[in-house]
Amino acid sequence: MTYKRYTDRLPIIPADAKEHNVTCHYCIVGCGYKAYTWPLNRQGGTAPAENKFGVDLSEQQPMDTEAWYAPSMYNVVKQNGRDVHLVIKPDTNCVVNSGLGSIRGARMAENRRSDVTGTQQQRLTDPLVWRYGTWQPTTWDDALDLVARVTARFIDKDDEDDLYVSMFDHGGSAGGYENTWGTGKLYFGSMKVRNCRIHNRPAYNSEVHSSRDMGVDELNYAYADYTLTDTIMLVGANPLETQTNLFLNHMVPGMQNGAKVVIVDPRRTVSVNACEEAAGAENVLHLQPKSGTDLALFNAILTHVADQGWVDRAFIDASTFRNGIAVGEDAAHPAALGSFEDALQAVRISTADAAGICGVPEADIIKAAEWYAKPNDDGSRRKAIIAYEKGIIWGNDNYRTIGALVNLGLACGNIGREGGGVCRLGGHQEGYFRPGDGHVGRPAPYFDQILIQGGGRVHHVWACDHYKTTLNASVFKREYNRRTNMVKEAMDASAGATREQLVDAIEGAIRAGGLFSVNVDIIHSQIGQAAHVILPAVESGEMNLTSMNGERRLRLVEKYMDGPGQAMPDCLIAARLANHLERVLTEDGRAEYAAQFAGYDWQTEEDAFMDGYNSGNPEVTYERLRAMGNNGVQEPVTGFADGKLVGTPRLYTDGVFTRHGREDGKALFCLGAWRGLEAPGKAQQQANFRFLINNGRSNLNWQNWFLDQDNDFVIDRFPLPFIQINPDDAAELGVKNGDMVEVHNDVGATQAMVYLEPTARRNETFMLFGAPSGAQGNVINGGVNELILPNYKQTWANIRKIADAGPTTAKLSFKSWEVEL
Ligand SMILES: Nc1nc2c(c(=O)[nH]1)N[C@H]1C(S)=C(S)[C@@H](COP(=O)(O)OP(=O)(O)OC[C@H]3O[C@@H](n4cnc5c(=O)[nH]c(N)nc54)[C@H](O)[C@@H]3O)O[C@H]1N2
Ligand SMILES: Nc1nc2c(c(=O)[nH]1)N[C@H]1C(S)=C(S)[C@@H](COP(=O)(O)OP(=O)(O)OC[C@H]3O[C@@H](n4cnc5c(=O)[nH]c(N)nc54)[C@H](O)[C@@H]3O)O[C@H]1N2
Ligand code: SF4
Ligand SMILES: [Mo]
Repeated sequence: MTYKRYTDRLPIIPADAKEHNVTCHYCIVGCGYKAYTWPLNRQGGTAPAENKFGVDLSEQQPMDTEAWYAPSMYNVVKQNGRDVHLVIKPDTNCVVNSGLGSIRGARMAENRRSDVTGTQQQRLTDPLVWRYGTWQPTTWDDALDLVARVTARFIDKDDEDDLYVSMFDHGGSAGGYENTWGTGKLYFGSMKVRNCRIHNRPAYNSEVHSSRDMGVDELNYAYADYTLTDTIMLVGANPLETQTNLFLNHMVPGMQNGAKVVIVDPRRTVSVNACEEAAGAENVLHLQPKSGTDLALFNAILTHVADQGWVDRAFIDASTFRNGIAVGEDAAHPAALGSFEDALQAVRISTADAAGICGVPEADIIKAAEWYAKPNDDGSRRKAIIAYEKGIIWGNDNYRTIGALVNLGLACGNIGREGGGVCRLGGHQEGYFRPGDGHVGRPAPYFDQILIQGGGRVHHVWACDHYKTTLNASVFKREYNRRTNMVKEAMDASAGATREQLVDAIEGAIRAGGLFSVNVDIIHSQIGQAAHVILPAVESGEMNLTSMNGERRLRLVEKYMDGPGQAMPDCLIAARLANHLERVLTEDGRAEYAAQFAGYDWQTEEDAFMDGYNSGNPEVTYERLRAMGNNGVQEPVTGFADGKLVGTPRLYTDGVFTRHGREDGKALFCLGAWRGLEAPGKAQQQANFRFLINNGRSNLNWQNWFLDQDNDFVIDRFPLPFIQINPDDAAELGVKNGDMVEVHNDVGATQAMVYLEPTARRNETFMLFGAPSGAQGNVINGGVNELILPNYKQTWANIRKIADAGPTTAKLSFKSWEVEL
């Protein structure tokens, strides 16, 4: 019997089951899976000819056999209107994961909507419109007509500033090249929407401006580099939990090959623990800077490396800019960019001074510099990778801090070389193909702030839930509820009215300060509670979807099941919305503007792919990607030969750096000196509140729990977000495991469940982000950097007890997460 599903046997996959290529759509790693489907009334047999594995299943299988699958990998779903068995199991032939699953990906099947087994019944099946004081199901034409009419009242040719748009910009879970093109063509092609933001930050901008400005794309290596390198430096990242199979299938083998590991994280994570087990504690150096002080640390490492003469002179001369300052510091550039010498002079800081700022022993800073850059005894250079993620991307002084890491990589010639790279580990997969966004400007508008101040009249939300995941969320929700309620009241007061009267009433409420909210999602989300129209999307697997992973590996996920009810791919929702806007504007006598919404006669997601991605990458088609299977091809694709797409395993192997668009092809260094906690209000919050509320992810939970919240396996483990806290702090607060506490400060409050963690430093907690039952974002202030990048990680608050552990939390395990192998 298995977890609450009372499964005591699973059907054998028959030899003739249909086989589909699947890339796990959750995290950036993009592990390969195979989906098998076959009719409900059949199953395979134990004889080799009767099952998909071609083995004799009547015999005991060896321990590492492929011929099995877990109950979480099984479900019954609809395919072309008929019930079929579905098994989604890891693909041993995929080079990304070599057959490994993870606690998220290996549950893909059980997280599909099934009308037979009852899983994920929360999925939206129909468009919903706010009517008669609640949401009523309706047709696409009815719902989109309302969206188009209300939107058309507030947009005009060359004036779309009243339309606010929140949209995913990734691949995998939502997104993909098809869907980013659908939304991109609508909002940046047909329209030039300026007030927009991405799903995970309050503006439409880059997470890594400085790396790109320096010429270096943030995904520049191949995963294979981890097995070829001498040193792996992980910064602000917890890859065992957040890029699980990249860690297990590439980093661990790298350590087994002898790579040393430097980890920079204020918190002792399970990744630190696992690296010690895999590499031996003597080969792991964990630097624990005070929150937000990384820049001083990296600048000190660079200073030390330069002073020791460990830089790669030949590389600096050949591949980097040599003539002083190339780009001055200004509103769009939080630091100047230029030559190595200029940068070194600007950032110079001694290891002793940095030790004082960061709270990291000076000897450890020197050791990190040695592990990264000190040439081997025979004079050969060390190969070293720097991999970073949200601990610094959502951290203090993003521009300069990431710039400091790229400085190190460039100074040591470790970009574009085997076993090198300065890379993002990544979040979701990527799948960005859109018309230019230059009209948005830099710095981009601070979307949330303008909306809170009353800006915007119509808000289209695609695949994100700011109620759980934005900063300053207490204030955001208060204002958003108030403004959308004004429109709901106007709609309630016009029950039974004609469409024209209804739209007039909505317009009136909007002009009085209200906001009309359209939500495109797969479930009824929290921000969706404020929406007036809700549009149901399908997910990866319910449509064909292309995306690339953290080493730019492009794959096609083949559709293996139907979407629920009337749900459609996001790209087709965008296309149908464009069709309706064209019609409404034409009826309105605005023919010239209406013409901008032509060109959306797509019937399938493949049409959207051809219209978008293929127009820029003519070699790439669905058929060719299908043939490339789960190993796909690494972007950029450079050709097609011998029946195969030809890709690029590693960027910049020619030493020419292009991401900044400079014709000289020379990389730039960043002149970013340490300047304290930079975002408004952070230093003050730190001074006024006792606890650091560090925050982020856990292995089990995927993002804002949109599927987890309806999955017993997850909810029974963490009914509330945990807050890890040092036992002595907990004793002082009078709280114990499972108790509910309130986390509160000058901007808001939220709740969490106490989880005692002996390795947590005094006054430094770690809270799970994005939970429906306690949004960490409620206590993050509105402070952002010059380019509107949020500092989710630097948050301080006080903690008070709300309640003793209740029946749902008292029964949980609060075991330590440390393991010994
Ligand atoms: N405190 C704090 N806040 C953070 C962060 C942090 O570290 N700390 N991290 C930030 C980061 S990196 C991220 S990525 C964000 C995540 O923030 P969000 O983007 O808000 O969270 P997700 O869970 O990715 O949201 C996915 C939403 O899209 C819906 N969805 C899923 N698939 C589809 C689809 O195919 N189509 C459509 N239309 N909808 C779909 C889901 O139901 C869900 O509502 O949070 C950010 N906020
Ligand atoms: N299991 C799981 N995996 C995921 C996701 C998920 O929701 N669940 N989400 C995916 C997404 S969208 C993303 S963006 C990635 C994020 O992947 P990660 O960045 O690895 O995840 P986080 O937990 O947000 O943050 C990483 C670490 O930053 C540390 N940190 C906090 N403050 C600082 C600081 O000042 N300096 C330094 N150096 N470190 C600091 C935290 O202690 C934490 O351990 O994960 C992806 N993978
Ligand atoms: S590591 Fe990421 S891509 Fe791989 S199975 Fe897990 S969630 Fe999916
Ligand atoms: Mo993310």
